[in-house]
Amino acid sequence: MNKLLCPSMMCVDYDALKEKVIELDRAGIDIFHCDIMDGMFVPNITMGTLDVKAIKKNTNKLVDVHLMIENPLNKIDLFIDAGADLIYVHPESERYTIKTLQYIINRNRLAGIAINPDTTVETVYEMLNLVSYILVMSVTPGYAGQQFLEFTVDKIKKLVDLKKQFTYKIIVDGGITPEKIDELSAIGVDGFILGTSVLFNQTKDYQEIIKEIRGL
Ligand code: S6P
Ligand code: MG
Repeated sequence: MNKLLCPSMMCVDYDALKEKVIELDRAGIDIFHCDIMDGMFVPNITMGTLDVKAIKKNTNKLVDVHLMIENPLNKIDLFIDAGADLIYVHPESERYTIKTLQYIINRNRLAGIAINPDTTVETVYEMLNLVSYILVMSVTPGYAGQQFLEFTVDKIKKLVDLKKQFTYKIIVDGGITPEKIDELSAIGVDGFILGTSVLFNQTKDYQEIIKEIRGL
């Protein structure tokens, strides 16, 4: 199965953003992953609409936004206007997540949910037939460079099992190493967010790394 490889753009060298987007595109990645943080839902503040716009301008590949912000519904238009193709919202970030998912779908974009290590499959069950993607957080959101939380594998397995009934793809986000890609691909995970543990700050170039990951 072809894995969906999604570079975490907050880990890129921002001095050379345009060149890096082109390089990643040529290396054969699938979806540019943009972590949007508001300093409220998570303590950190990272990318925003201007970053999404700059990335989208230099690629024809899909661009996602992982919204780690409070009450995302009234910010969806901003990110669609900036060029987001796939929008992940956290069910923990607002009261009526289904309304937001429906809004994204009505605006002809791909809807996704991102679920925290603390959130169970049961909590999001009613959303599963609406979403095209599920982003399973294998770290507490907020920062790159964290350790993969092993207990999240049980939830990943449950969601893989439920794929028989639904049509979503599963992407895992946080602390992804080559070993984890190997292990989780084998159990049916569709894709991975590539951050500091596999793609960025490495001695090899993107092309070589992506080729190696495809071979796992
Ligand atoms: C974390 C965020 C992630 C990170 C990614 C970085 O809140 O949602 O997308 O950017 O986890 O990768 P790594 O390999 O450094 O954890
Ligand atoms: Mg993310």
